[in-house]
Amino acid sequence: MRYELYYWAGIQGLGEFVRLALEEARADYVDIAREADGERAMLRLLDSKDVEHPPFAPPYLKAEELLIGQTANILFYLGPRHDLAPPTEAGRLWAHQLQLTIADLVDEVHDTHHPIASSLYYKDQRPEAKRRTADFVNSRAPKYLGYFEKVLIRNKAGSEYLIGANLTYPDLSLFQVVAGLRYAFPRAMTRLEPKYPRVTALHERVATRPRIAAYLSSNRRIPFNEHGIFRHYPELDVDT
Ligand SMILES: N[C@@H](CCC(=O)N[C@@H](CS)C(=O)NCC(=O)O)C(=O)O
Repeated sequence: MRYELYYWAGIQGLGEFVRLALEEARADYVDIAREADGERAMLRLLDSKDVEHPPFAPPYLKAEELLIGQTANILFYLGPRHDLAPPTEAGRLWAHQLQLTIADLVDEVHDTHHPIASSLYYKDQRPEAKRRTADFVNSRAPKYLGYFEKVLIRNKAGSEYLIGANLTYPDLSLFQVVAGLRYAFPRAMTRLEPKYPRVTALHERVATRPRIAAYLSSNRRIPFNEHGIFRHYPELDVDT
């Protein structure tokens, strides 16, 4: 089966969490918006009256007859099909729970540069972004990173992964979170990272997996930029 991934062409954004899973699975997929006229095709599908279960926003994944929206939901679908999820129901719920927590974290990262409204430009909410980011790097990021460190410590399998002995899709997403936080807040992360050695080790472990390493050095990996979720605005990267 050839999957069709629908997501904005110029950014990693939420689509990247899906791309990483598809790449690790070596799944056959087309990144539709990056094809000629692809973004228009993506919007056409979003607006089509013929879609019975319309997604609210990208990313969405077409898998034969299914059209699946919501990043965590897409991963919930892909995980068991590509050996990226635990085998038991309890394990799959745990993976989904971790993924939803990552979604919460990602929302808060978005709000560092858009604390008032997504419809406004960053430059129109700069003072609020500064306050929000200071709280994020001093309070929220440590709380989330500390949580994932604790999950890694409590994994009875004693592996470097979040769940059991093997890689599952939340590991790929946590890798992306660390990469994104390093890009957005390099000064703050230099201070924070030593406190979360297992999270940092997991990032390295994922980055060096052969399929992920090949993906990261390919032109399929869109560089971070100031249109996505993880944005580097030096004035926000406080180190207090
Ligand atoms: N909770 C959704 C959020 C989807 C979302 O916010 N997509 C953004 C791009 S990153 C979008 O295009 N939003 C349009 C809108 O919110 O109006 C998910 O995880 O997939």
